[in-house]
Amino acid sequence: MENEKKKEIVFSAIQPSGTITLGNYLGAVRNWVKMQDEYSCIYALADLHTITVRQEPAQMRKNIIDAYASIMACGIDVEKSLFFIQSHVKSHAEMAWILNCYTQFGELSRMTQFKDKSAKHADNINAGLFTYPVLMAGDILLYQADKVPVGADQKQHIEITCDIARRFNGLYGNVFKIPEGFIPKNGARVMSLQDPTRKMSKSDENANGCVHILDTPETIMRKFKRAITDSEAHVHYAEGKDGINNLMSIYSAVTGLSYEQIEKDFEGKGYGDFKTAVGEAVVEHLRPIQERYNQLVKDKGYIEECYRKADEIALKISSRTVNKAMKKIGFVI
Ligand code: AQP
Repeated sequence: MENEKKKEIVFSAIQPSGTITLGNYLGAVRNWVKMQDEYSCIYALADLHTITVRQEPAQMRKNIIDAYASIMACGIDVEKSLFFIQSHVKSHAEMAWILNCYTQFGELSRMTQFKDKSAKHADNINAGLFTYPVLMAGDILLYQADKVPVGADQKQHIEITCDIARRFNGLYGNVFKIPEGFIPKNGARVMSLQDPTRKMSKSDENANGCVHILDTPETIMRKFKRAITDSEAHVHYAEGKDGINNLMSIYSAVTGLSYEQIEKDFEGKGYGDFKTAVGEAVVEHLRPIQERYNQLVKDKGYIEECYRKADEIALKISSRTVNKAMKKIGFVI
C-alpha cells in the first residue's frame, strides 16, 4: 500500500478511428502494457477525438467496442490499469473548453498533424481538427500524469501540453503536473509499407500500406511481401533506404534483434527472404493477441462492465482537477 502511493502516474490514449495498427501497437500500446506494474496507469479510448474526421455512426459504435477489446487483448489488464472511454467522462469536454481559452491561435497553427490532416481532409477543416491538441492536453492534465507513452508523431502535442500547463500554472499556481513524453527506442515511428516516408495510419487509403493487429496471417504476409523497398537487394540500415529501414525497425521491435544481428543474419540473402521473415515474425507476435481478442469479443457484457467501472473512477479523479482549475479561474462552484 505504501508503494502504491508512490507510483508515478502514466496517462495515454488512442483513437478508436479504425482497427488498431501495428504502428499504434509498437509505438504506444506495447509500452502501455509494460508500464502497468511499475506505474499507476490510466488509459483512454479517445473517441471524442475521432469526430474531427467524419465517422459513420454504426461503424463508429463498432470501432469503439472493437478497439476496447483489442487493447485488452494486447495486454491491458483492467484489474491493474484504469481503461475508460473518453466521451463517458464529461471532464474531458469541460477541460478542453477551459484550456482553449489559454491556448494561442499561433501555437496551434504550427502543429504538423493539423497541417497533415487538413491537407488530407480539405473539404472538412473544422475547428475541432484545429483545437485537437487542446483536447489532448486536457486529457493528460486532468489526471496529473507524470509520463505519457506515445509514438514519435505525438512529440509536438506533448510539448504544447506542457506549454499550456506552464502558462496556466504561471497564472494560477500549481494546478497541473507538467508531464513528460515517453517515446520507445524501437517502433516509435512505424512507416507505411507502401510509402515509407509517411507514418503508418489507421485511416491510410492504401490498405496495403497498413498492417492491422487483427489482420489474418495471410493478409499480413501479403502486405509484407508487397512492401516497397529499393533496388539494392542488400539488407542493411542506411540513409535513403526508407523501406528497408522500416522493415528492419519492425523486425527488431518484434524479435528483439539488433540491427547488426539482422544484417548478419541476412547477409547474402535477398529482400524476398527478408520480407517473408518480417511477415512471419509479425504473424507470430500477433497470434496470442488475436486469440485473446477472439475470446473477449464473445462477451460484450463483460467488456461493458469493464469500461463502465473505469468510467466512473476516471470521472471522480478528473472532476477534482476540473474543480480546482475552475475555482482558481474565478468560477463559483
Ligand atoms: N505509425 C506509427 N508508429 C508509431 N506510433 C504510432 N502511433 C500512431 N501511429 C504510429 C501512436 O499510436 C498512439 C495512438 O494514436 P492515435 O490513434 O491517437 O492517433 P494517430 O497518431 O492519429 O494514429 P493513426 O493510426 O494515424 O490514426 P488516424 O489514421 O485516425 O489519424 C499514439 O501514441 C501515436 O503516437
